[in-house]
Amino acid sequence: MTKKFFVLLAFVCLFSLSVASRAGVFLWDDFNTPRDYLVQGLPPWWDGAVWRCGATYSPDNIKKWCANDVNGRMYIRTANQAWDGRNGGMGPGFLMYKNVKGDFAATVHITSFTGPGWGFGNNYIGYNNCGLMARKPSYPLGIPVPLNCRDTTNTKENWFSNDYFPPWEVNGNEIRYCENGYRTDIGDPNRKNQSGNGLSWNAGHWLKLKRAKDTFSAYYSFDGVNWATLNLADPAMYYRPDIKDGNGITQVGMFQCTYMSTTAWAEFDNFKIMTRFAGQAWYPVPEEGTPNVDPDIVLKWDKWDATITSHQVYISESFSDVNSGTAPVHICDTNSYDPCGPGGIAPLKANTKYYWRVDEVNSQGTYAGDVWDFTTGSYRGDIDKDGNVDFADYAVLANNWLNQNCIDPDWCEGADLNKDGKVDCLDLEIFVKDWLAGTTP
Ligand SMILES: [Ca+2]
Ligand SMILES: [Ca+2]
Ligand SMILES: [Ca+2]
Repeated sequence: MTKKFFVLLAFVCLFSLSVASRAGVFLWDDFNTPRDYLVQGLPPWWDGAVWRCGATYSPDNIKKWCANDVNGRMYIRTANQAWDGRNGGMGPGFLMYKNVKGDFAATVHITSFTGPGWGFGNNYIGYNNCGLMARKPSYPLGIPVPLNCRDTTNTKENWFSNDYFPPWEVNGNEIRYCENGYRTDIGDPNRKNQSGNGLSWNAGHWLKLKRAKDTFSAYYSFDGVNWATLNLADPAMYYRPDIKDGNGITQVGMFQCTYMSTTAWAEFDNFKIMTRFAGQAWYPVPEEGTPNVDPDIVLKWDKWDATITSHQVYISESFSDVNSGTAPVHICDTNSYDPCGPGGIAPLKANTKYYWRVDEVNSQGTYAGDVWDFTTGSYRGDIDKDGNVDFADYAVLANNWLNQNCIDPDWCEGADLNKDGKVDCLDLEIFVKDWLAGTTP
């Protein structure tokens, strides 16, 4: 099954089931199917796009702003566009969005910015900005796709964004937001809400934007796996119940803009939205579908809220056993589960696909979670990669004991398990943890 098909399937399923159905991966676009967005319009799994239309823009100009996917990535380029609600002559735009109801988490990978060669780009444009945005729809829904332009009479923008904005050294990864047309990060005379991490061109290329019960949060990552939180100077600004229309719909998607007259662009890949229903666990670690997971993994997730008192964890190699809840259940009072710890299914097998699910429990009831999956890799202690950890592996470790200068890809015959350049107690500790894993008891 191709990923694209999976996206369609997930989309169809979500809308063909009742409200009580499970949430999960709402949209996952890898942009690997070539498409001319100007000719073919948006694919049906996107709901629309926003940019400013106006008398000063000819069809040729519009081309400048539009999006085409190139080399399996989404390429978005604009000129004379801005999200500054008070600068109505230029915005708002550009946003390509999906209509989302309820809690969500969106992630994306910024794969190019302005162009290759200078930092993360050349043809340096200081005001190129891009990232993830959640926006209150400001015009009637149902305007035909592919691409909506809108008039400039309504400048009361309401949005919350996670920006990749490296050109200014105080920025990097940054939260921005707009309230009733007022972009607070530049509107405050003290700039107290300027909220970049200051990493500039070292900023993380992976972005995540999340809403839980009208509270937004933003994250950045250098590898798409480990995430750091972006913080606002004024935490009250995280709470934005206004960023949805009367039907509870929020536009969530990828934005890019520059207000310069010279075009600037960004490339995006693997845009993904997860959703959940009230009470559900989410944010599984490892993430849905992660390959090559250490069999020693401690599973984690985010709980719905503080009312959740316990968690029922199902884990099995059988999807149906997890889905039906017939797999053995493990009760956890914190939102993590060590499959190899007390009550666990120790140890997880190497190179095996596991399904798991967390049902959240509070005084109101039990909330069934989605079925997630991941696939384990080798045991870290399996130095000779024969599927188990035994004396043969120990012999390699002993043979390289206290060796220095272990380098990629050999890593001292693999004995440098933590790949820090030497074989020492840290490696022994990992090895001991896996001792006899994969062997027949
Ligand atoms: Ca791709
Ligand atoms: Ca082995
Ligand atoms: Ca080591």
